[in-house]
Order: sequence, then C-alpha cells, then structure tokens
Amino acid sequence: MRILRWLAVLAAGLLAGLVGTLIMALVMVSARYWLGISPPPEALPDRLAPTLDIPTFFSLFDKYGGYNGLKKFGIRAGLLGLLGVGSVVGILYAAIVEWARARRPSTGRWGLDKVGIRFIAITAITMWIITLVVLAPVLDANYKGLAPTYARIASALGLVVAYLSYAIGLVLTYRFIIQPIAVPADQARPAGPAARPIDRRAVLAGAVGAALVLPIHSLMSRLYRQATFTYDGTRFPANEVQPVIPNEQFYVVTKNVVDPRVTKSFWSLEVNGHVEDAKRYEFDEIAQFTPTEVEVTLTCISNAVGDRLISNAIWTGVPMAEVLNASGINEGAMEVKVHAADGYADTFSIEKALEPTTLIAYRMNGEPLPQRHGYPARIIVPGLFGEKNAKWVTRIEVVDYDAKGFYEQQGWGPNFVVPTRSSFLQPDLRQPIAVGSPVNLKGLAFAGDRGIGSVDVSTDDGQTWTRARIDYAGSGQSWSLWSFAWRPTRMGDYPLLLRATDGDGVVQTPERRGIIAEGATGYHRVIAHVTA
Ligand SMILES: Nc1nc2c(c(=O)[nH]1)N[C@H]1C(S)=C(S)[C@@H](COP(=O)(O)O)O[C@H]1N2
Ligand SMILES: [Mo]
Repeated sequence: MRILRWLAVLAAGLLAGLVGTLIMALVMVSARYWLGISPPPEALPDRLAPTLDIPTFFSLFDKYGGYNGLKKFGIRAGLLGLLGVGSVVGILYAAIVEWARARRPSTGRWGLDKVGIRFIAITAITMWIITLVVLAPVLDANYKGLAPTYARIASALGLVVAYLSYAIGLVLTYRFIIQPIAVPADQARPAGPAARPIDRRAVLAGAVGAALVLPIHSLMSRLYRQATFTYDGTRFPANEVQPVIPNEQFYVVTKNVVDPRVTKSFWSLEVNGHVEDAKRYEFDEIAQFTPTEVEVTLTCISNAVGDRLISNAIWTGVPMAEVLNASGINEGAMEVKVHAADGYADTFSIEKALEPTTLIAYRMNGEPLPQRHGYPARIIVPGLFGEKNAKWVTRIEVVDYDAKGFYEQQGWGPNFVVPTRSSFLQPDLRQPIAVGSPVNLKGLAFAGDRGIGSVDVSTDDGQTWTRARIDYAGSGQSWSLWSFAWRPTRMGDYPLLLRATDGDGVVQTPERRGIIAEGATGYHRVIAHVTA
C-alpha cells in the first residue's frame, strides 16, 4: 500500500514535470520563432560543434547522415534531453514535497510546500546559471539580428522565463493533481506519503499537456519549413557556364538548422573591441557610407577538386576599412573577429580587413542580399575561403590576439587562402564523344584574389599542354572562365587535365591534397570516352 501510494505521487510528479516541460517548450519555441532567441537544443550543438576536432566532426557526418543528419540528431537529442531533465525534476519534486508533507503536513500557503518551492526555485536558478555558463560563447546569437550586446541579455532573459515557466507549471500542476489525505487528529498518520493524486484531475492535466503539443508542433513545423535542410549544400548548376551566378543558383553552406531571418529594424552592427570609439550602426547608417562594388567568387573550404561549392557574384557594400577607421583602430590591433546573428564568428588579419575590396556587403548582383546569403549584411573578404565571409554580420570586433573562428577551432587552417584550382564543367563527359567531331571544353579557374593569368589543357594525361582561351577574365578577385576547342582523332579513353596559372605567375600545384585542413588541391582529371 505504502509503495503504491509512493508510486502514485511520483507518477503525479512525472506528469506535472511533463506538463511543465511542455509549457517551457512552448515558451522556447515561441521565443525562437518571434524573437529569434535560440533554445538550448539548438544552441548547445552550436556550442559543441567548434570544440570537436575535424575527424570527429566528419565521423559524425558519416554516422548521422551528413551535416543535415547531424543537425537533425542534435536537435532531437536536445529535445529528448529537455523532456528527460523535466521528467526527472518532476519526480524529484514530488518525492521532496511528499517527504516533507509526511513529516509535517500542510507547511505552506495555498497548499504549496515550502521545501518543495525552495527545491524548485534553487533547481531552476541553478539550471539557469549552468546553462548561461555552458552556452556563454553562443548567447550573443539572435536569429532576428539583435546586436550581440542586447542579444546576450535577450538570451539570458529568454532562458530564465522558460525555466521559470517550467517551475511554475510543475508546481501548479502538481498542486492541482494531488490531494492531501486528511487524518483525524486522534488517529496516527499512515506511513508513506500523506497525499494521493485525484484521478480525474490527473487526466485533465494530461489533457492540458497533450493540448500544448498542438501549438508547439505548429510552431516547430513552421520552423522546420524554414529549415536549411532543403538548400544547405546547394551547388551552382552544372549545365550552364555563366560568369555571374544568379542569386537563386549561388552555392549555399550554413552551419544552421534554421538560418537567421533578420528584421532590418531590429538589426544593428556593432564595431568595438580594440578601437578608440566603439560604435553601433543602424542599417541606414551603414548604407550612408559611399558604396563600392566588387566582383568576388566565394568557395567553401570543403569544395572538392571539380565540385561546385563555388559561385561568383557582384557585391555592393561599404569597405570595412571605412567603418573601422570611423572607430579608430588602436595600436596593436591584430585581427578582426566578425560575429553573426547565428552566433557564428570568424577572423582575418587587420591588414586584410583594411584592403579596399573587403566589404560589409548588403547587395548581391544588384538585389538586397537574399536571406540565405546573409541579409541584411555580410562580410566579403576576397581570396579567403567562404567561411571567412560571415553572413548576417552583427558585430566587428577588433582584437589584439590571434582569435579563432567557428571552424578554425576544430583545427581547420591555419592558412585560409584559396589555392589555385581549375575544373572542367562542360560538356558532361559521362556522355561519350564521337571521334572526329569538335568538342568545346569549358570550365572555370580560380585563384582567390590573385586572379587568373592563363589556363592550360592536356588531353594526354599531362604529357603535353595547350593554352586554353580565356572567355571571361573576371575581376582579379573572381574566377575566370575558359574554353578549349578539341577534336579527338582516335577512339579510346582520354585522361583530360587542367592547369591554371594565377595572376602572379604561379602555376597550380599538381599535388593532391584532401579537403582537410586547408582545402583541396591537385589537378581536376576527367576521362573523355571517344567512340565511333
Ligand atoms: N553567419 C554565418 N556565416 C557563414 C556561415 C555560417 O554558417 N554562418 N557559413 C560560412 C561558410 S562555411 C561558407 S562556405 C559561406 C557560404 O556562403 P554562401 O552560402 O552565401 O554561399 O558562408 C560562410 N559564412
Ligand atoms: Mo564553407
């Protein structure tokens, strides 16, 4: 009997804990959807990702089905974690309340037990502090674009409101379900808990909890529809060689499950750190600086030789130098650390930051930056890998030490200069070529901000080389497009090779190097099948 009564009150605690967790989940998902405040199941993976080394990071890709699979796993694990902790705390709460009640019945006002209230308050505050400490580096994220200074406050407040909503939900639900067992004064109290759940009320509480699942599910589905799963890893289309890639076809890489949706009026850009005069700019104030236009190709460090995680666009924005100089860079400044609305950060040298082509860009191919490419503003830093080109930028911090970016902490780099590469794009050489007929081979060559000097093609696996025609030279910070008229005269398999020379006269290295840790190098080699 005694054990059954214990089980009944602990089950009531579990139920109350679940209802509390669902209330908290509703608060968290609402705060995420409307205020851009990142909940722990989203923030914690972001906190952990940079602490993994590259082999672990990649083995997790294998284990969970790529970056997207890993992202989904992270969120799911976080949600289960919340449910787990919420349930356990609910059970503990019931145990403590009933242990106290058994010793001294009816200890508090409104039928609330003082020991229980103290326990839940201390637990919620402790959890809050632990979360703040653990998530400290990512608290400056705000997916609506709030500047980091305010974002940190918003994140901390969002968390405390969520945890308190759990605590209050738990306490009130438990209070609602449980009825103290009245014992006449002249009788001895039975051993074990002096309370029992009221069945009908437990069912009602369960129903309320179940009803909460609806709005949570609806908000989560809206976020899911915005998720990056459908477009992360987009490559520019292979079937067309265009000098400038239209915004909708530009390659995309993002660390996020749901990318920032910045509200322009919410957004501002902080410039601070090792400067004389820290500043914060509204969007219109950034747009008031004299704009510059630069054509720059971006490519991801994880773009394999011959792959298409690379695209070219014309970017409009203000040179970062103008904005930095307006704040006065202090003696000893070494790097800029650029922070973004998604908690992402990356760094490059102050010299690179001051080059006239390094931009705070707000237009892409003449249009406002698309949301997935960093609306309302991103960094464009020619010559360095894509990851340095932070999207949704919210803060430029000047630092006097060697700061590390999101991926750099995993062990990427330390050199992020794009090596010279070239690749075949057309025609699709999986299709056989008819012997004796002319083929126009086409492709790209890219050497970061060194520009392309020339491109050579070999149709005999590197024994002889012939200069290709440069059809589109580009800007010196962009790719060049080349073509090569070829007429194979005998049947068989031809190993085609390509070799670019950069604007400084340095020839592309043939040395094959993998993506890790400074990006792939080596010749793009494809086999042309020439048939009758
Ligand atoms: N804020 C933020 N900026 C970011 C990233 C990110 O996840 N968050 N990804 C980086 C990486 S790894 C690359 S390759 C480029 C891709 O830019 P794009 O999607 O506009 O092509 O953005 C970089 N900037
Ligand atoms: Mo990247």
